[in-house]
Amino acid sequence: MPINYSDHALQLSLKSSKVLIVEDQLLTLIVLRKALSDRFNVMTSRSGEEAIDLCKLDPPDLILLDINLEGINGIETCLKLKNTYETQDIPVIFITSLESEEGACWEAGAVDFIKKPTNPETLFRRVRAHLMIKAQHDLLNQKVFIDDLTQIYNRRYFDTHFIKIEQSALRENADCALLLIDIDYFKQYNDTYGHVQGDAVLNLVAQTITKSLQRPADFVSRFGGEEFVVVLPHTGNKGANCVADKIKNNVMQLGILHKHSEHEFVTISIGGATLQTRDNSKNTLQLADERMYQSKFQGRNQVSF
Ligand code: GH3
Ligand code: MG
Ligand code: MG
Ligand code: MG
Ligand code: MG
Repeated sequence: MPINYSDHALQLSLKSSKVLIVEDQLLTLIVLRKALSDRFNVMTSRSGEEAIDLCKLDPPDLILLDINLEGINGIETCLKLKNTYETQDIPVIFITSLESEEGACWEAGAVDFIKKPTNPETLFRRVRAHLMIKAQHDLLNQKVFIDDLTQIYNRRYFDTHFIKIEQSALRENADCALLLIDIDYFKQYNDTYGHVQGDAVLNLVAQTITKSLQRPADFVSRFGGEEFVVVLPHTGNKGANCVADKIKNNVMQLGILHKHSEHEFVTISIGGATLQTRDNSKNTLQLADERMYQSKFQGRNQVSF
């Protein structure tokens, strides 16, 4: 479906777009900010290191990046952003007087290159054009990656993004945990209370899992019918166990009656695995799946790691 540029939602999202300017020279920073701050939400940073931290904490929609900076330079900053899962999709425009570095900027993953000194109107229009592309991209992602029934991410999102998260974690030698969640006796639930009620329970469980996650990088996808998968970046066994227990307890505490369950209410079984503790023969998902069945086998309404 073609997306209309005059679409109200798109216009609104442009107005609230966040642009991060990374510039060490105060005077230049003031000029750049002046050109953009009436039209967008402008954030500023004086160094590459600070910009990276800021991007992880409060990701902007676009970055205007200087090359000559104290500490790591703009090109190194861009490479770091592009190699990190949470920040790799943020478009970067280089803004510099160093024309000789143009090739290096493209190679680092820039979407545009603007020479200093810059005409403020040109700067505004170039930034707006890239923000529009970003807004379209976000809107399209929303349609492709969201499950209709529960409004959480779908299987396609998990399949596409978990690979990237895994690669990023392996590169950084960081941990990452996976939880596979399956609703207990759900066929009997449908057979007893009807599919409409079953759908409502799926929805409620999806929202409960979502609310149980605390870090911005954590996410849940609907993996299949009554199964969900939770991804917890930078989380090891201990942390993942805590999250899994919290999710299991929160679902039980919804208090949804299920007369064919020995637990009396709707419950879930969870299997967990982490990148660092998996063995070579099985991947993280296969391990989590095995452990989920272990939870079923041991009586359901429990977590296995
Ligand atoms: P177990 O405790 O071993 O997981 O038993 P179970 O009955 O939950 O497992 P089974 O795999 O036999 O059945 C899963 C059921 O989930 C079958 C299907 O009716 C139900 N289901 C799958 N997708 C949907 C859905 O979108 N809506 C509803 N209402 N039910 C669904
Ligand atoms: Mg500079
Ligand atoms: Mg199942
Ligand atoms: Mg089930
Ligand atoms: Mg089953």
